[in-house]
Amino acid sequence: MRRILFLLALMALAHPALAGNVGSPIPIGIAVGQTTNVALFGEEQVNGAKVAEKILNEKGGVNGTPIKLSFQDTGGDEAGAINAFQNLISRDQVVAIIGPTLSQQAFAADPIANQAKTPVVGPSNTAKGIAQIGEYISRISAPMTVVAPNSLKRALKINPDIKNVAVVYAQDDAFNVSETGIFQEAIKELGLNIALIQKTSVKDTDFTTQVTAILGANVDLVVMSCLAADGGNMVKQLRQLGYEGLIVGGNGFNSPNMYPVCGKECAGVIVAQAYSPKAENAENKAFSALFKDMFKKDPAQFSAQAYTSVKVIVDALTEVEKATGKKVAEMDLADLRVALNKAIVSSSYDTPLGEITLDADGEISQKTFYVSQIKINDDGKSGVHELLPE
Ligand code: 1QQ
Repeated sequence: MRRILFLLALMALAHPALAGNVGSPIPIGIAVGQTTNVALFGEEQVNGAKVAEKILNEKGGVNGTPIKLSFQDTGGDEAGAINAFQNLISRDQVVAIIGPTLSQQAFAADPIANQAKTPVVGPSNTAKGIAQIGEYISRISAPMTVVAPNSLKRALKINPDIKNVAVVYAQDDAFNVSETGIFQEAIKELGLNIALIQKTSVKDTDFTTQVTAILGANVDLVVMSCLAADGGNMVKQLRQLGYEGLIVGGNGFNSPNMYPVCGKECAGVIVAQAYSPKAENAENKAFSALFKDMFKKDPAQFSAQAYTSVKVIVDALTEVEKATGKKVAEMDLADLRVALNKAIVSSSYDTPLGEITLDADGEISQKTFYVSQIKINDDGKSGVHELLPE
């Protein structure tokens, strides 16, 4: 008897994800950065996901079966993301994972979910190549290839005399390295001159060296690929040391949690966005109204994308029930994960981002993008990414 128990325990360890049926409520994993500087983004993602859980369960979940979100903090690095993914896959036995926050983390953690045949929906991974990591990896975050150039065009509209550009990027982050490549190509295509390129680290807090170099180069525009904390501090130092030209920030500048980092110095930064709280679709109206109710502020892009990720999984689970005639809760977890992944890809979804489509690779195509400019209130801490007219 003892021997049998021991063998059973060993088997459970070897196949922890194959422990039977999905059950009710249906568990969905959320692996985002709730601590470290990455929490500036992660906090918004948690909020957006919570709104999704509430709205979608009030609508009946998956044909009457509720969903339950299982949150795992990834922290800000690759090891944290891997650990969170493993816990969700094996211990919490989730049907799919939403996360991680950074592309840098996704390149490390996604292959583990792919190996375990557990679908991943990337809520904010915008580097090139994310959806191509594997069959089980999709994303609802539009790649910067289609988003970033919009902000440069808008900057040129504000100042048509721009000629010389300084490019800044955090060299130790996969998304920022990917994004700066896209920015640099677009800058050249617009006929502008890259006067200098400055490298930073997402861990930097002092940017005197880079700012001094930029001030010496007499540029009309600074284009920055950084995350929120490092980017916010660098903008602050650029302004305090006397830079007066336009600044374009990449996707790392898409968080209102950046306002307290750079205060009034953030005012005027131009940012391309994949979401606007003012979007006129029915999904967004319901989402933004409940978000405002729950958190006393408008939702920002990372919240809307987290909501969208949950919506995609719930829609796909509903589709699985339709296609198989079975209840998800009663299906074998491993079988369900495979069926769910098939349902996630090659489908269209109504979301707060508008209608989006995931192709066979799990890559998103999205129709509407926006460009905003940061406005900071007199308190120096609050503000808004204010939509710029076309
Ligand atoms: C990425 C990003 C970051 C800005 C997400 C917070 O776009 O890592 O891909």
